[in-house]
Amino acid sequence: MFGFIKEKLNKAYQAVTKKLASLFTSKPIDQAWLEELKVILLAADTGPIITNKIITYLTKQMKAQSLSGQQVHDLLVAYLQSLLPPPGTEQQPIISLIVGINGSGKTTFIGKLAHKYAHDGKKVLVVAGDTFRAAATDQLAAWTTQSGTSIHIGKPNQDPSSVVFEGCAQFAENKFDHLIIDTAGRLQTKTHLMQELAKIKRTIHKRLPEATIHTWLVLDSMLGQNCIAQARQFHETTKLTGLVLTKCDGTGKAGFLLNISHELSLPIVYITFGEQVDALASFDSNRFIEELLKS
Ligand SMILES: Nc1nc2c(ncn2[C@@H]2O[C@H](COP(=O)(O)OP(=O)(O)O)[C@@H](O)[C@H]2O)c(=O)[nH]1
Ligand SMILES: [Mg+2]
Repeated sequence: MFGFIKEKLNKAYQAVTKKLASLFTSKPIDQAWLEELKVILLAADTGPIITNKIITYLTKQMKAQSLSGQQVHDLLVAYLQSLLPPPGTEQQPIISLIVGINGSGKTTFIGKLAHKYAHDGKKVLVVAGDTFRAAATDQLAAWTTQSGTSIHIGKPNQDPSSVVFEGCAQFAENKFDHLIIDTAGRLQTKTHLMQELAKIKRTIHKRLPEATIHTWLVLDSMLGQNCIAQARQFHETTKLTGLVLTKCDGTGKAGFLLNISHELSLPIVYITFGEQVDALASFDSNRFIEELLKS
């Protein structure tokens, strides 16, 4: 879905994006053209609601004035931009609470993020808040060893909130710049597990009332529209502040992000595109839209 990983995209998706690029040079720009655009957008997983919004908007613009393919393209790009809230500026010190379902890529993302912050000269503490599985802690510890960052580990099966409380204390005492908290994966439909997340968040607020707290939901791009229900539920319980999109090196289509980002007014903060430590990038909306529309 992004240029630098394009070669990994499957043929079907490449066909869709190529079709979209050629659409703007084809003529005439009329009702049949709009229908074709609609089919292509749906195939890019933008979902029916956002797709209809786009088509309604363009229809209105085309009725008001005669437009060239390039003008329609520019209107479409500007409209897509308006659907994506810009990420806020980061103030230090920063706490990032990372949440999401099992296997979405939370721990891997945290490993990369800690590495990035350390590379930027920041002092980083990671908290192993997934106390259910010893393997989860080992996985996180391997990442922090690689990046030379610090990790706080609780006891096996310790209440995650109490591990987070200890991590917050260490963070304050040792004047770290970043605190990144890993959490156990959970399905958004498991109420008690979702309440546990809300408790973790209350714990952070209580221990570090002055700090900026990010709550980022990690979404597996391969899951497409299924991510919308996840985002709604996590947002309801934990008041999310941003989204992280993982596995962009796969064949998932990113159009669904427009739905979530727009409906919940949440910025996409990072994308990941592989298992290597540097397969992480800040989200770039211009590039995202460009890649969504071009081959
Ligand atoms: N291809 C690819 N695999 C990833 C990416 N991020 C995570 N993974 C893999 O996805 C699996 C689950 O990741 P993990 O970080 O353990 O997920 P968690 O359960 O949310 O902590 C692991 O096998 C990761 O190596 C990515 O950006 N691209
Ligand atoms: Mg994990």
